[in-house]
Amino acid sequence: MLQINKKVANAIQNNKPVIALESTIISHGMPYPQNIEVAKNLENIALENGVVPATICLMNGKIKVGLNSDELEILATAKNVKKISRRDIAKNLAKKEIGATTVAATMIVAKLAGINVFATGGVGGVHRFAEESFDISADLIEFSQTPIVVVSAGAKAILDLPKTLEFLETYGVPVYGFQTDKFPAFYSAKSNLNIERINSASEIANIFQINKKLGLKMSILVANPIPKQDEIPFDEMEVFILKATTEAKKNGIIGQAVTPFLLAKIVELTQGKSLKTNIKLVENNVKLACKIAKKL
Ligand code: PSU
Ligand code: MN
Repeated sequence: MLQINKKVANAIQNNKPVIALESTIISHGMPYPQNIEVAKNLENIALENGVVPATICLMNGKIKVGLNSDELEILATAKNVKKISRRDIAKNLAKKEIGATTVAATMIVAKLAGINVFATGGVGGVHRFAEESFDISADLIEFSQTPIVVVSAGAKAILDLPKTLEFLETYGVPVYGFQTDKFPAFYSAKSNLNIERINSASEIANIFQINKKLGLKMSILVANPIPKQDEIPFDEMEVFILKATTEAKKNGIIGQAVTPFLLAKIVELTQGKSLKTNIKLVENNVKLACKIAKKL
């Protein structure tokens, strides 16, 4: 079922650096046409840095690792693309539907393919009001059981960040701030939450290798702050996030639909500014993922 394209397969076999990229960010995380531009640009950034990109999705009953431009276009435009997390993979393959992989599903596929490093935007987490809704992203559980280095800009600021960090601690998932002591808040370079700091890509690679030797199966979550000049400050963002979460509640948005709804609402409320920020932070994460992949 695993269909790894030639370039990616060659790189993996010859121990050359490869990074995985997810596809939900294309299909459900950003509007067209920015989503397709981003998908292509992220791959180019990896190539410029001497790393082979492997964007991952499900199509025609196959797990695709490394996509061509037609396949990227389908993900960016088709209306029937499903959002696929761990529980959805098998059914999606069985029904031969088009599936975009979330952080959780992309990690599973990366592991199957032999890719160690994965770059995304912001990972899923514990949603605000989770004490009522029980909405906690399957991404968090995946981190506890699939050994991949995941490079993110922290968890998305639409989430309850303190609860997200507590959950990660409970599940034994290390979170390292890249050259920062504060947990980044997606659109903003930092929140007021403390995390452990790591200063170099080689340290991250080394820790990953030690976990592997010990047979410890969790991921390493790298929280890479958006560059200061590209951020929207935390307090400024909070106003829009509160509006968006209130609106989601009012409209009875639940389950898989919550995250795409909130991201789209915030793009609308910030008149596109949050989208620009979202794009910058993913690019920044791809660059760091490339450095780590090379060290590994
Ligand atoms: N990061 C982004 N945009 C996104 C996502 C992450 O910048 O659209 C997606 C990822 O695929 C992540 C998913 O796994 O949102 C989390 O969704 P949920 O909260 O339903 O688990
Ligand atoms: Mn959810």
